[in-house]
Amino acid sequence: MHLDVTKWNHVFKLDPDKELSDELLEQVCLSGTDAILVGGSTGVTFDNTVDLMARIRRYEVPCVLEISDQEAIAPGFDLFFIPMVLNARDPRWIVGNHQKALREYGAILDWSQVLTEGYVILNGESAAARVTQADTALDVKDVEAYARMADRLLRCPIFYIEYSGMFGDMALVARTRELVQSARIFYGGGIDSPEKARQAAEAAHTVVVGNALYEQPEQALATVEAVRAVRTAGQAS
Ligand code: 1GP
Repeated sequence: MHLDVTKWNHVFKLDPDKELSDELLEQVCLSGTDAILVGGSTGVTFDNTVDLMARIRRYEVPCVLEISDQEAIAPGFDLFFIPMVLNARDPRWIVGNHQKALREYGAILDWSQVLTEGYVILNGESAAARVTQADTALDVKDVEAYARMADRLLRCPIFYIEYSGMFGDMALVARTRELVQSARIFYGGGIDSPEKARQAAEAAHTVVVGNALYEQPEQALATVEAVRAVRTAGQAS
């Protein structure tokens, strides 16, 4: 089990609010992906989070909770990712909810398990954009500035470019990878085939595959190998 996110190239994101059969979950956990991220924008509860975690825990793959609701913070994960949505218009998603959660749990947190994600949401139609009231009308310079903010100003270990539900602008993603010094670029959104996974792996450090697992599982599972092929070719060249 590898808990060093700088080594992660591929991650599956599972939504506790969606059904996944035991058979498919087993394929996901044994797929060779680097980690399973548990998270969603709506309908995430303590109970469905714990249920999903317990099912993933039968396997060795690292299991991470991406916290989006204080009520759904559950112990037992390997790591906890805390998104700070840098382009949220609702400040609760930048620091407000975080402050409330720390009021409750700040004294008992194991900080070695906590990683901050500087998060930018670019698909205005996504649930995440609606919930956070994200300002998605951003140009390249805006996104570059957010990347620098996450990487240099806030020193987030992860800069997450979120297009949830649509395949994004890979040139833009690649541009952010060129300019960050320490942060790892996570890209998620609309990866529903090995070909899109390949393009995303060429642009970002870490590729996140979510919805496709529920809609086109065979294609989604094939993204693991597609990302691995890009990394292997990169090492050889
Ligand atoms: C969602 O970034 C992830 O938070 C993945 O997006 O569901 O579109 O694959 P998709």
